[in-house]
Amino acid sequence: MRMTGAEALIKSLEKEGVDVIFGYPGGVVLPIYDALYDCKTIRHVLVRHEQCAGHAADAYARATGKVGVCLVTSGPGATNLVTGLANAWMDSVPMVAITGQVATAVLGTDAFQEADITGITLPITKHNYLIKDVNQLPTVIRQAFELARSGRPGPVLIDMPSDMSKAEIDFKYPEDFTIPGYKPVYKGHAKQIKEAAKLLTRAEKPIIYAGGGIIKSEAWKELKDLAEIIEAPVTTTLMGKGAFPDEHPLSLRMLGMHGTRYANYAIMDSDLILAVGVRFDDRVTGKISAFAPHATIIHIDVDPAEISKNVVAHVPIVGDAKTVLKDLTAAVNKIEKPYADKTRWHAMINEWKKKYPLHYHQDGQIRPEYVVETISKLTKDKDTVITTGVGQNQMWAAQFYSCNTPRGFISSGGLGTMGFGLPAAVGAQIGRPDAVVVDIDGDGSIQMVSQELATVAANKLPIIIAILNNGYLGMVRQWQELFYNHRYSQVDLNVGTPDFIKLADAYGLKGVRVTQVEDVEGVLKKAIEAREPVLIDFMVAREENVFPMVAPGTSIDEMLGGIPGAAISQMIDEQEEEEKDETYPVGTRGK
Ligand SMILES: Cc1ncc(C[n+]2csc(CCOP(=O)(O)OP(=O)(O)O)c2C)c(N)n1
Repeated sequence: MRMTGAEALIKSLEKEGVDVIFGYPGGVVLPIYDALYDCKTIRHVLVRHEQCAGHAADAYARATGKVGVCLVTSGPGATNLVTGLANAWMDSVPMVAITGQVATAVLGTDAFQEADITGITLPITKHNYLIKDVNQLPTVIRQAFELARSGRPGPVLIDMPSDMSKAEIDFKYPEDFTIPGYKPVYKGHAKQIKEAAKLLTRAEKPIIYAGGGIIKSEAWKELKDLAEIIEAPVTTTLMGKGAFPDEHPLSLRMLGMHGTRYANYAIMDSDLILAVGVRFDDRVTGKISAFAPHATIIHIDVDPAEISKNVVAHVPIVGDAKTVLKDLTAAVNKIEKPYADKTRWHAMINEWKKKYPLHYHQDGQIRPEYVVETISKLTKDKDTVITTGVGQNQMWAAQFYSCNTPRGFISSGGLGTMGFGLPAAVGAQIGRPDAVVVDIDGDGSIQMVSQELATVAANKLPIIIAILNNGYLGMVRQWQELFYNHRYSQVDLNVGTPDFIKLADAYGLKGVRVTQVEDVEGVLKKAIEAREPVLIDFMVAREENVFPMVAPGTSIDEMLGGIPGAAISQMIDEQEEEEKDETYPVGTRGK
C-alpha cells in the first residue's frame, strides 16, 4: 500500500496494537498529527507539557503491562520530554517515544527548533533511531517495540525528520525481523539454579529481596509460590511494591532508607538473600560495605550488567524472573524434605514486627500517614492504582498504603522525579479506566505539573488527587532538620502556593479542603464513590517526619526513629508542641 511516512508510522502503531498516544503537536509533526486525524483506533491524549506525555506513557505502561507511547515535536518538545525518558529509563519502563525532527537536508545546521535528541538521549534510552530512509520506518518501529518490552524493558526513541513524514513508501509491516547483536537471555543456567535451590533449602535465615523486575516479568505468582515453599520472608523495594502482597504473613514490606525496621534487621541478619529483579540501589543498601554481612547472595536478573554491579553475587543467575523462579521452584521441590528449620528465624522476625511496627503520632492534627492509611483501608477491596509525587508523600504512601496486587503502586523510583504523580495518574487511569486511581502527592511536587489538571478536566478522568499539604518541600526540610541543624533553607512553600481549591475550580474540577482529622475518612469515601475528578487538599501536620530513616552513609540497621515511644519520637513530640504555637491558622494556608 502506497502512503506517506506519517501514515506508515500511524499504521505501524496500529499494527503494534497501540490504543493510546500521549502527546503534544508542533511544526515538524504536523504530517503525523494529520495522519492521526483520520485514525479511528488510536486515542490521542493531549497533555499540557511534554514531560507529562512521558510520565503518562510511563505510568500507562506500568499500570497495564503494555508499551507506553508518546509523541512530541522537535527542539523544545523533545527536550521537554527528556525527564520523562530519564524517568522511564531509570525504572526500566517499556516506552516508545516519537519525536519530530527538522528535515534531513538541514540536520546539523541549527535549523529552527532543531535539537540533537538522539545525542541527548543516548544515555537514557535503551536504544534510539534517527530515520534517514523512510523505507526503514516499519522495521524500525517493529524493532523499537520489541526492544522496549523485551529483556530488561526501557524507553526507545524514534526521531522522525519532517521530510521522512512526507515521503512516500510502499507500506508493509515486517513479520520477520532481527535486531543484530540483541539477544536477551530468559532461561537461567541449570547448574546455577540447582546450586541456588540447594542453598535455599539449607538456609536457616533466608530472605527474598524482590524488586520491580518481578512486576516487569509478571512473576508474582512464581515469587509467592517459592516464598511459601521455602517459608522465606519477603521484602520489596519501592519499585517492587505489589510484587508480593504487603499483608501476606511472610511480608516484611519495604526495606532500605525508609523501610521497616523489621525488613532492615532481617536483611542484615540473614544468612541467605535471594535477590530477584533488583539492583542493590544505594537507597536500599545504605553503607554498602556494611550491607548484609552474613549473607550468601543469589542474584537473579535479566540484565547481566546488574549482577555484581554494587554487591557481589555468590550465585549469579542471568535470566527472566518468571522463567528462573519457575525453574528454581521445580529444583527446590526435587530436594528432599525436611528443609532447614526456620522456627527461630520466624520467631525473631515476629518479635521485630511486634516491637517495631510502622506507626505514627495521633493527636488532633491531620497526620499524613493517617490520610494514606485511610486511602488504603477504603480501597482495600477495589481495583486500585496509587501514583505518587516525590518526597515525604511518596515514602508515606509506600509505608502506609498496603498494596496487595501488582501494578497497583506507581512511583518514580530511580530518578525521584517530583511532578510524576499527576501525569502518572492520567496515564494509569487511561490504561485502567475501571480502577480507582489515587495520586498521593506533595504540594511542591504537584506545582511542577499542575497544568495537567487541564488534561484531567478535558478527559473527565475520575482521578482522586490527594495533596498532603504541609506547606514545605517536606523531605528536604526533614533533612535540614535532622542533618543541618534545623536551618530551613528555601523549603517554605507557604507564600506563593496557590489555593488548590481555587486552582481546581479554575480548571472546572471539584476541590475539597480538609482541615479536620474527623473529616478525612468521609471526604475520601465520597471521592471514591463519586467516580469523578476531585482534588483534595489535606492540611497535614507541617513538620511530620518520615521514620524510620537510615541516615545517609550509615548501615541500614542503624535507623533513626520508628521505635514506638522512644527517643526520636519524643523529640518530635516536643517539636510538635512548639509547632502548635505557630501563628498560621490551619486551613488558610495558600489563600
Ligand atoms: C524535579 C525535582 N526537583 C527537586 C527534587 C529534590 N526533592 C526531593 S523531595 C523534595 C521535596 C518535595 O516536596 P513536596 O512535593 O511538597 O513533598 P513532601 O516531601 O512535602 O511530601 C525535593 C525538592 C526532586 N526530587 N525532583
